[in-house]
Amino acid sequence: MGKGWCLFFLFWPIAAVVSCAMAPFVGWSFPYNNAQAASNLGIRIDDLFYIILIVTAIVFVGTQAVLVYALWRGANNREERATNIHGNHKLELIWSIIPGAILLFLAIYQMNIWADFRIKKYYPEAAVKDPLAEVTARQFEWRFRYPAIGKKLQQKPQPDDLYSVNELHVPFGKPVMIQLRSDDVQHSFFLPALRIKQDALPGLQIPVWFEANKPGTYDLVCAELCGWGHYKMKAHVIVQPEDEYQAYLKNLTQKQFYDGLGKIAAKDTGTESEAVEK
Ligand SMILES: [Cu+2]
Repeated sequence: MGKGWCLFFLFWPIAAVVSCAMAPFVGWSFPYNNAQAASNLGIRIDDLFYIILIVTAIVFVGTQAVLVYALWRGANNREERATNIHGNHKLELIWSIIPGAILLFLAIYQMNIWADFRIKKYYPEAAVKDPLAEVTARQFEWRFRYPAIGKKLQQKPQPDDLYSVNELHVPFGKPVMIQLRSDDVQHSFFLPALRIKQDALPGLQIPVWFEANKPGTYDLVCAELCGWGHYKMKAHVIVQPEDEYQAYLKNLTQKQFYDGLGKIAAKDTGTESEAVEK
């Protein structure tokens, strides 16, 4: 192989490393121009990402350097014969144990974050006791069901539940939990700014918790290609102070139960209604 090829194979790893190093500064890295995660758990997940990136970068640069060195040496000295290392136990042990140890380190290192994120036992207690809303993904929208002000979310829809579509309001600075469902196919509840992602599956109700650490309007998108209208499933999560959140619920109540006569219709809260959701 000629020296031209050596340079060709040298160019690509260098281009890869340079573009990776540039990524955070030109907005190719984390979503929203590399903005910091809008949840504390998200910040920990980003840290994990960087650790894995550093490990893989070291391995990548190392293996590419060896490759280019071998090519360069071969191009300069065509008489030298390659050594046959097939069946070399020592080498095989080395290249099994080192990657194994790295993977084991990563597996153990990320366990706490995984547990806090996914295992219900470790969810914040207040959030589990009083779920914020039920989120139902359907072709092709997100439906939210909140309990009436001052009440707790029930498993079955209640006559005084509040509904909204494609706009989830969340109080800021406290952990909240939603109950995630899907009506039809598989969808995925994805909040890129908060680094929250959970598949929604028909027949399952999956609890998801998060704590937004800055107020704002964030994208809620479906991360599962769920059908022709998948692209329409872009909704928003509005993170706001507790009083604004309560005002929103009040407003929603008024809109939903307005009887057309300037009064808020009396609500029969004693009975369950199966028909409410339709
Ligand atoms: Cu979807």
